[in-house]
Amino acid sequence: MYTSIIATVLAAAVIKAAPTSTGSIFPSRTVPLTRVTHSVVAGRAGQLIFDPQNVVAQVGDIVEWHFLPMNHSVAQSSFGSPCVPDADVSTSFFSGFQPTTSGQAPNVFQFIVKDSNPIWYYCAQGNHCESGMAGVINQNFSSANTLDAYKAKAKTVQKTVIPPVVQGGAVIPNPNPLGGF
Ligand SMILES: *[C@@H]1O[C@H](CO)[C@@H](O)[C@H](O)[C@H]1NC(C)=O
Ligand SMILES: *[C@@H]1O[C@H](CO)[C@@H](O)[C@H](O)[C@H]1NC(C)=O
Ligand SMILES: [Cu+2]
Repeated sequence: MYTSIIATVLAAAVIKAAPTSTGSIFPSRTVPLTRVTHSVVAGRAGQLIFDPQNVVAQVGDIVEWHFLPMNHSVAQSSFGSPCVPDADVSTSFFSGFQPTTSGQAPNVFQFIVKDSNPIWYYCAQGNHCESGMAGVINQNFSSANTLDAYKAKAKTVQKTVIPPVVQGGAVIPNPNPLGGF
């Protein structure tokens, strides 16, 4: 009895594993990549903005932030609390600060979109978030939770909070340092 249950589980595992040899054994924590990358530029033309600040992405797409002068970052927040790390700090992303005095910073930050829920984020430098340096992935365009509403609330924030750890994505060498951003 016991043996046959184990045999059944093993058989199922083998059948499932065979066609997805490069897949993960943690399907709930990973998604198949679409190979689509959305580039976002932080601080274009010396302004405290993300460009584009509104990205529509599929699950499995990558969002890749490129950092211009002087010293920006991306940090995930909830819609309701702009400029503050998401309450679920363990699952929210932070790129760390990516300073550069000219051109692009040597590293970019890559984040894999894992579901279709809106993802709100801000720059954790100084008062950049209060000044409007915020963006969203997959805003719900039928909802009152707009980026403009996020930014309006951000203006009232007393102090932007820097997340404690770099996580939730990959800091990697800039694959396109002369991209003309
Ligand atoms: C970038 O900003 C962070 C946070 O304000 C600061 O700790 C760091 O020293 C800055 N780096 C440079 C090179 O200015
Ligand atoms: C978008 O927002 C509307 C209005 O709040 C809501 O009814 C709808 O369920 C939302 N759509 C998604 C995909 O969350
Ligand atoms: Cu900034």
